[in-house]
Amino acid sequence: MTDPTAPGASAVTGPTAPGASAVTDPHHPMAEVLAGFAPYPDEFAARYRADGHWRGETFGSMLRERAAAHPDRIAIVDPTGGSGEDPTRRWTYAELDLRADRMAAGLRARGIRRGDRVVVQLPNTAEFFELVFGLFRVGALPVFALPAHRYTEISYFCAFTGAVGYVVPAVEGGFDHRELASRVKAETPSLRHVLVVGGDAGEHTPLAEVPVDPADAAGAPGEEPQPGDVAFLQLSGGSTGVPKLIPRTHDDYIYSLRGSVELCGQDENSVYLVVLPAAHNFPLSSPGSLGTLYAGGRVVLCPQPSPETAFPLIEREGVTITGLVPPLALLWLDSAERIREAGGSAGLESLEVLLVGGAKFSEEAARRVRPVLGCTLQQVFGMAEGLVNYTRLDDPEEVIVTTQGRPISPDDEVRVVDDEDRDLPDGTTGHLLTRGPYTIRGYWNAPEHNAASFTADGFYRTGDLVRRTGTGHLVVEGRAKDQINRGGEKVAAEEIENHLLAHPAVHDAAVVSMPDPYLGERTCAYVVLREEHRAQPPKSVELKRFVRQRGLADFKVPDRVEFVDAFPATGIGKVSKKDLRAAIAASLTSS
Ligand code: OOB
Repeated sequence: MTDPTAPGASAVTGPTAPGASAVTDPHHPMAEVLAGFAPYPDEFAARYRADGHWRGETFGSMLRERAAAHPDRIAIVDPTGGSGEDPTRRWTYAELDLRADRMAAGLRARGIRRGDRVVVQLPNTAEFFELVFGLFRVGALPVFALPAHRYTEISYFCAFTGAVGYVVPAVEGGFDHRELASRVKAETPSLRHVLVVGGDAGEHTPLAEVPVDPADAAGAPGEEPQPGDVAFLQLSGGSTGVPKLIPRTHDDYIYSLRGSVELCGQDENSVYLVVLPAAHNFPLSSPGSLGTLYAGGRVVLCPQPSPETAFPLIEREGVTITGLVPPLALLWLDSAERIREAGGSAGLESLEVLLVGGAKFSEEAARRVRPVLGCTLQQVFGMAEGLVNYTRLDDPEEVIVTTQGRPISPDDEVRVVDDEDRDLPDGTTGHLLTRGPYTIRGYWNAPEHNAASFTADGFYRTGDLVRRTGTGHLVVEGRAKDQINRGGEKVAAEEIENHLLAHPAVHDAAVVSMPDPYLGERTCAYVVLREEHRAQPPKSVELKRFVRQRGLADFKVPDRVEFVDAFPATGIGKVSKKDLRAAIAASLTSS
């Protein structure tokens, strides 16, 4: 075990060092990462350690310990990619540990070092874990892209992080990632390695060729990653022109895992099904795959989120817990109901807990979970920046179906404030601000944005509007940030507006949410055309196609385009998005 008095006591972020600014050596392996990192102030870090929240673990050491404690237990089940009659791959803890070591040695042999960034864009496959734990062991930082991301997002992540590597599937959902990788590599000087999972790697390197026996690997293994190091970069849902990157440390993230495991009732008998994209913070850590591995349980990877794929997998693998966004929960509820009405069984008997989060789950749907799926609903209101709230498994049913839970940690500081940052009493809706042992103190390399997104004393401005009940549970009432939550997939209005503005016929654009019975919200782009294009306006589909062709994730393409002569204005002359939202909502109900 690591000495608990010394966790994170590297030359870089240790309790004796005055924060990250202590790194004066530009050749220190973490220097580039730390240059953009807002550390936890020393007095907070010391307290989080003293309270036993940060225990000096790293992801590498965590897997090592689990593998030593129960080598033969199954860690990862991937129903694809195996050989012979049964395509299912099952890796024990010992095998995952060994694979992570071999991957780490191979990555090092190819020159990937502690502090390097590697953009990871993989579907739900076993290789995701082999790679990510390999990177953790090297101390290189995965940058967690989503499978839906395309040229615009990927090229930005690679350039902004100075990534040395980009890891992709050959083809996924009909999209050839190798072509995208070739283009991004040609344009990004830092990008030296494109590694491909499954299929023909083309001009790139198959990931399967990377692992080597650590004993054969030339050169020193390099300095071990430290618990206080940034372990990876997550993506923010964002409300600005470009997505922000979220630096999470081993210490802080593992604390959130431990808390989640406890609150979700996980232990070594838990079987977690990864339905959502594995790299997203929710299926990764709430309690997700990493929480499950922390608990010594079993992670089952679901290649498709549909009931047709997931239900048989749940039955076959004895899945006990999973997490869904609200639209998928609705789909599963409807499907299970239909199966039952037809006299069949959905085969969900093993399922004990269903987590639903990422977007507001309606009370009406929440009430159906227990009777229809036969399991306990656990609402989760979390964010990649940190704070995660859960309803407790033993909360009264009314609390479970009407609130989005309460924070993991007694040291999560939650404030509900008015527009002037004055605290509001319980029961009143206001802005949610938070600070705590697993909430970042700043986005990576974004000083200007940080000044707006964090208070001077380090509270993160979540952009969410919430109300706190007498029991300390939070109810999400809305959003102040300029973002559309499309069933859990976040769309930053400004990002899409910028793409629309690039169209020659567009004079101005305002993207707002419109209500949708399935996704909760969809995107509506209001567009003012340039004078000379008004007589022959472009069609909506043309503008949608234009945005798509700029290489954006599909979920960001506006669902609807409305042409107007001018935007409604607020008192001080800004575009009134409130009026635009009301207008589109009214026209939807009247049509
Ligand atoms: C999760 O993380 P992100 O980073 O994709 O999005 C965070 C935002 C929150 O600020 C909030 O606006 C919204 O997503 N949100 C919810 C919600 N859960 C997240 N809004 C209403 N009700 C909920 N239950 O989405 C995320 C991260 C970890 C666990 C779960 C979700």
